[in-house]
Amino acid sequence: MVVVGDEVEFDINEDGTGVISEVGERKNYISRKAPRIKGAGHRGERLEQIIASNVDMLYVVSSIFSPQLNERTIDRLIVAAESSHVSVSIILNKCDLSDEKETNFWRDFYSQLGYDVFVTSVTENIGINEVRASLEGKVNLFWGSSGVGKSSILNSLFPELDFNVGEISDASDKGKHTTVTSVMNQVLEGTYVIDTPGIREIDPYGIKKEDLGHYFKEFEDYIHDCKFNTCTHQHEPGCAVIEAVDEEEIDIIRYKSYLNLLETIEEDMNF
Ligand SMILES: Nc1nc2c(ncn2[C@@H]2O[C@H](COP(=O)(O)OP(=O)(O)OP(=O)(O)O)[C@@H](O)[C@H]2O)c(=O)[nH]1
Ligand SMILES: [Mg+2]
Ligand SMILES: [Zn+2]
Repeated sequence: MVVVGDEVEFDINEDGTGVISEVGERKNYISRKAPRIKGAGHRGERLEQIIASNVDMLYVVSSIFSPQLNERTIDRLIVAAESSHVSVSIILNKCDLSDEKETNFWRDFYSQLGYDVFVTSVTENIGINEVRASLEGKVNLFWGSSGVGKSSILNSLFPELDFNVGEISDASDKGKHTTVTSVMNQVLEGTYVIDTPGIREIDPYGIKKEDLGHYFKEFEDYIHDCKFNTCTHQHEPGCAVIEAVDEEEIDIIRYKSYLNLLETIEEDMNF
């Protein structure tokens, strides 16, 4: 299957339609497990869904408020990128709606892990220029839940894109899945942006239990000190990661994200 970001060779027919004859080799790609089909329950294999290929930077976009920031979603998106060897930055949008304390908490939380964090507000034009500067010369993928402001940020940066922007449901505080297909646009010479539909769920694809810890950056310093090299940092004796959590060297919030993801991987292996 051809995905956004692929380099292809194609022929144009006389009637103006085209036929792709070759898809270039992918430098990398970002994927997840295809969403569950409604009514199919929890059974059945979930295939890999590729979101985009040849990506230089994934921008994990989250609002801080409306919809409420969900660090587990952010961490899952980070894992999807880390496991594909794609660089990640984080955009915390709608800072006009949240209080400063909370904004600063999450900004510091992710920057201490070593990620670039952009705090933005589209409505108040905060942080937008910083995002713009960091996009230059790259293929940039914007990914996150519905309603966080992916399309709004891109419109604000490049008004010619003129993407549809949706509302937030009063009842659920969630977006309404306004963007329905992923599109890549060249916005400056050598600079591309890919807007994507908001996700409902994000289960990274093809990650083994014993590898998951490697995609939590800050675990890396400890993993090699675990007693067993197949350690999943759950309850194994001599686990250096658990020890680091106990000593507050690894943040418990991230460790809980890790356990939550590990559980998802285990559940999927059980059918
Ligand atoms: N207050 C405030 N509202 C914002 C901000 N950015 C976006 N919004 C609003 O949030 C709503 C959703 O924005 P979208 O850009 O459609 O969100 P999206 O992430 O593209 O959503 P999907 O396409 O559904 O995935 C719109 O009503 C925007 O006006 C912001 O910085 N502050
Ligand atoms: Mg959108
Ligand atoms: Zn361990």
